Order: sequence, then C-alpha cells, then structure tokens
Amino acid sequence: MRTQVGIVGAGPAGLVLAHLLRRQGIEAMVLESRSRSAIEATVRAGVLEQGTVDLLDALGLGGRMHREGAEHHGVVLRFDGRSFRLALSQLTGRTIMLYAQHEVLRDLVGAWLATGGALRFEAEAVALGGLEGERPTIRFRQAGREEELTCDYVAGCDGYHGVCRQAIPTALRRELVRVHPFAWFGILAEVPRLAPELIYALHERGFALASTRSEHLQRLYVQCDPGDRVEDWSDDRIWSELRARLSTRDGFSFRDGPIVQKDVIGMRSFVVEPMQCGRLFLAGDAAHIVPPTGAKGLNLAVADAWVLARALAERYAKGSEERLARYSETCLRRAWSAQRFSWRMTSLLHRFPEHDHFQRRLQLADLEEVARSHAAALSLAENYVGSPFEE
Ligand code: RFL
Ligand code: PHB
Repeated sequence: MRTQVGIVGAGPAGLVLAHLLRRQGIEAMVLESRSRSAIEATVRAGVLEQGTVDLLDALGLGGRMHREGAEHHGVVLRFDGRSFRLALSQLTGRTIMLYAQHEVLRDLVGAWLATGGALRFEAEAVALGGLEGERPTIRFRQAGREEELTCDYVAGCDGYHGVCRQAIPTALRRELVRVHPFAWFGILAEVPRLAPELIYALHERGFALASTRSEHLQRLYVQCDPGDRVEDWSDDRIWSELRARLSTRDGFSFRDGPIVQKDVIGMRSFVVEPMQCGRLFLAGDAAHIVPPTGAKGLNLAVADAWVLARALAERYAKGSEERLARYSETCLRRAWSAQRFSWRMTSLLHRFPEHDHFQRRLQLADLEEVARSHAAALSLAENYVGSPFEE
C-alpha cells in the first residue's frame, strides 16, 4: 500500500491537512485508531478562531458551521461580583465562532469520504520506520491484521497519546511540561443559554466558564481538584458551584436542568521540540498541549496543518524542501505564543492552592487593569481571537 503523505490520526490536524493537500493535488491517506462514530461523538473544543473559520470556508466546508454555529463579538470576564465585557470585534476587528469540534469533524469526514478520500477507521498505527530515508513506512493494525503503508512523508497528527512523537529518538527531542494543580469539571446541560456571550469567571471558590453549543444545550465548566471523579459531583453540587461562582452583585440568575454529560479534564502545558525528524512532521496535540482556558488547542492544530500543507505543496510543485526544513521553527513560534497566552488566562482566572491573600489581591488587580486599560484589554483580545495563518 502506498501514498504520498501518510497521515496518522483523523482529528482536526489530520483531516484539515488531508483536505489542504488534496487541494494541491497531493495524495494522502488517513489512518485513525477509533471508529467514525466515536470521533464524531467526542465532546471537546467549542471556540474557533476566525483564521480557522476562514480556512474551513476556503475548503468549501463552512456551510453548516455558518448555519448552526454562532459568531460571537465579545466575551465576559467576571470577577469580584462584576462583569467586564472584552469587546473582541471592536478591539481587533475579528470575531470567534462557537461550533463544536465534533461537528467540525463530521463536516471534514463527510466531505473527505464523499469525494473518495482514503481514510481507514479502527486502523491503529503501531510503528513508524525509515524516517531518515526516502520511503518511510507506517505499520498499522486493523481487524487483527498488520499492514504497512509506504509514503514520501509521514504526518503525525495522532494527538497527545499517539505513537508518532515516540518515533523521534529521545536524544533528538526535548519535551517541556507543566502539570497544573487543578482540573476542570465539564458538563453538557439541556438548559437555555445563561448569557448571550461566554462568561469566564474568577471566584473565591475557583474558576467557572459558561460556554454554549446551541440555544438549548450549554457547555459549562468549574475548576475542580485533579483527583476528582465524575461520581464526586452530584447535579446539585454542580449547579450550586456554578451559581456561586457566576454570581454578581446585581443578582445574575439562570435556570438549571438536566445534565446529559459529565467529564473531568486535566490541565497540562506541553511542547515537544523540534516538531520534525527526517520525514516525520508532528502537528496539533501530538506536538503541543495547552490548558483549555485560552481556547487555542484546535486552532493551533489547524494552523500546523496549514503550515505543513504549504511546505509540502512547495516540495511537490518545485522540488524545494526549504519550507519543510523550517516547519518546526514556524509552528513553534505560534505554539509558544499560544502557550504563553493560555498560561496567562489560566493564571488570571483560577484559584491556586498555594496562593495567599496577597497573591489573590494581585490577581484581582491584574483583572482590574484589563477592565480599565485599553492597552491591556487589546492585548488580551488580540491573543484570544488569534492572528491570521501567515508566517
Ligand atoms: P486529536 O483531536 O486528539 O486527534 C488525534 C486523533 O488521532 C487518533 N490516534 C491514532 N490514530 C491512529 N493510530 C494511532 N496510534 C493513534 N493514536 C491516536 C485519535 O483517536 C484521534 O482521533 O488531535 P488534533 O487533531 O491535534 O486536535 C487537537 C484538538 O483536538 C485539541 O487541541 C482541542 O480539543 C483542545 N480544546 C480546545 N481547542 C480550541 O481551539 N478551542 C476550544 O474551545 C477548546 N476547548 C479543548 C477544549 C480540549 C478539551 N479537552 C477535552 C482536552 C475543551 C476541552 C474540554
Ligand atoms: C467550550 O465551549 O468547550 C470552551 C470554550 C472556551 C474555552 C474552552 C472550552 O476556553
């Protein structure tokens, strides 16, 4: 079995890359360890940067997103019982789109298969070979059988727990990690929108976030202990924490209702350097993880795919490997910028177990500066909406 670019992983990075390559006339095959129904049902990200939206539009895949998603022009920061609206579009001229990651995946998979794209589900990559030569291979297991895909290049888009990163010899890679002393408890609730825009709240009891999936389905998070299990959080406890943490001095209120999903989400910051080795290129969560507070992970994955597709297009059209050689350097610039911003949003909005009253007052002063200073608000807004996908 042979293709030009072998892609491991049908997440946002792998599928966007596959579509971008095809637009350049480059053949790709995607191997995905899970089933189609599993990837199309896993609840993850919700915020798309305008750069991601524009790219999906350019691929002709934005139709349902514009019909069913919601464009937002601002987000609310809530602290000390007050609300400050970060006016994203007024400050930056850019907006964000609320559209669930699994809906993006449904659109990407549907269009890829409908046009004859090669994609194997329940096909798990187990080993990469020949990365330093001209014909690297991906060994994968499907339905109990092992097969081999030979390609010109391998794109490791297999997420944080994938195998591709491990194919870079340990002497040649550096992994930089921070594990945060808290987690998020996430729910999906069948209730009306709590507010017209997302609310990021800091409260004495910890962080809370009110996001949305539709008029009738809301995605809500509260900071929790990393050791917490789903069973530790009854519906009553969840609603009462949300009420406390989202409360305002002027009596913000909302309706509760059925909770249809609960999960605990660990918080990690991680980068591998470099993101390439021989003919292997890592993209997305395989190369970097950010805490979800900045809503950057999916957008970074798409940005990597864009950079890689452009470099491969240049290689196939002109024979030049110049852009490919700079792939890691190009992506790491954006990844570290997102890493810094996600760190800032996380530090600004969470309760840290080790903080004393002094540090909590500093945190509030920092938030107050965002509310008072145009420059501080602009900096936060620019980072939140993200920059266009350019070098
Ligand atoms: P993915 O999505 O993890 O996809 C990797 C795919 O590879 C498959 N795989 C393999 N396939 C074949 N062989 C193997 N050996 C394989 N090993 C793994 C996996 O089954 C999977 O299908 O990585 P990708 O494409 O890099 O995309 C990254 C994003 O999924 C991730 O960064 C975001 O979900 C992060 N994130 C958010 N990002 C945003 O931009 N905006 C948000 O609002 C946002 N909110 C979030 C988030 C992540 C969250 N969680 C659950 C961590 C909210 C949450 C709660
Ligand atoms: C979500 O809607 O799931 C979401 C929104 C904003 C974030 C993280 C997750 O920062």
